[in-house]
Amino acid sequence: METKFHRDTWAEVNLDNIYENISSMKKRLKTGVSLFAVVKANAYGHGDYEVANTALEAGADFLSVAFLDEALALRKKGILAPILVLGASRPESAALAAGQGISLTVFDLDWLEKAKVMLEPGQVLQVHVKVDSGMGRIGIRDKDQLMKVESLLKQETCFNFQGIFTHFATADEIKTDLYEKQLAVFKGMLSILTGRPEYIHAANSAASLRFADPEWNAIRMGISMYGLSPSMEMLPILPFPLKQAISLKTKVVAIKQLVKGDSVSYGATYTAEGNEWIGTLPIGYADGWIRKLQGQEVLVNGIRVPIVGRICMDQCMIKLPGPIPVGTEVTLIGNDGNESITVDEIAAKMGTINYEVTCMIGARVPRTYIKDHRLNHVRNFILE
Ligand code: PMH
Repeated sequence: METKFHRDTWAEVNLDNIYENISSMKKRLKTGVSLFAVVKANAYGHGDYEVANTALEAGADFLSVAFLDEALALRKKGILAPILVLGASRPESAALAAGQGISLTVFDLDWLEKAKVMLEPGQVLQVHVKVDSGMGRIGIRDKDQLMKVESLLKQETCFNFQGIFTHFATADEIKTDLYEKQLAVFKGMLSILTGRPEYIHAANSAASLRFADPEWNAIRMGISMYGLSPSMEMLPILPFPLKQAISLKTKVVAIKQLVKGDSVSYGATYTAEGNEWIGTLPIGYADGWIRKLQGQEVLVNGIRVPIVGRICMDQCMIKLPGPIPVGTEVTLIGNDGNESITVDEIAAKMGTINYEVTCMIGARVPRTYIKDHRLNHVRNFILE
């Protein structure tokens, strides 16, 4: 392996799995339904550039990010595909976005008036109008406002009304009441349009995995692209197997034998009951391996061993059944022998959702990329 990092902690991202998850989703979609690959937040911690390329290779039509800076970062790395910024942008950024061929989300008439004067002569900004059908986050909530926005977009040649979309709050829950209500609100909004833009999109992973609607012609695929279920409730009803893409690995950097009464780490919350072997791992809460994970198990030579004592900023300790060589590989997330630790297991231990776990794996942790079943390259964000 080409050494591009100097601490033995890394996240391995299997791009073949991401490719397969997208291919499986594409097979489910009706002909003519486009796929937007959601690569915001550094592709949910997996690495924006690599995931974007893999998604495009697998047939994604559009990329989407949360903020303009994330879109610009992809352009800087040479990604030419269409990109939609899903979150709010400043009207002052309109010319920059138009110049870079980046589509922006719009939900306010004043915003459009301000953006109009920011655009340079001849520039055309691609806009997707956001409808708030019940998420309560961003978007137009009333028909009158939507009518005004549509008429301004039609009137002004500096804008192209490229898409309209909404976002579901509960598509991952078995109960479908709010989902249905939101869908009806969105359809009501669509019905007042005098024309239809190119893209009409509503479904996130959860909705795409469960429902299809003739009104929408694009989906936005996030969490399922990374091989993770949108919720635990959905695990038993997934229409195809999702392949988790991320693993988190480290190596033992120190090993010592404690005697009865010796303690481990800040606060001395762990005390050896007898002779015990303790290994030190170079990963800590500053890497997203937070203190809540005290007591969580990791895999060493295919067996589960616990993290003992408080997790420090950069290190944590594990209790071993016996001495092992310094340099032994340890799996924090992923497979080792017949054992496996899923992102969902870590999320449960942290008391959160899988989305948060992968997003929290910090920029200090390098990513290694598996492509065509082989190590393809390494990315070290802090040395970039
Ligand atoms: N579209 C929008 C507008 C989103 O905010 C998200 C995810 C997606 C699509 C993709 O959803 P999926 O990952 O469930 O497929 N956004 C967020 C969020 O804001 N917090 O958690 C997930």
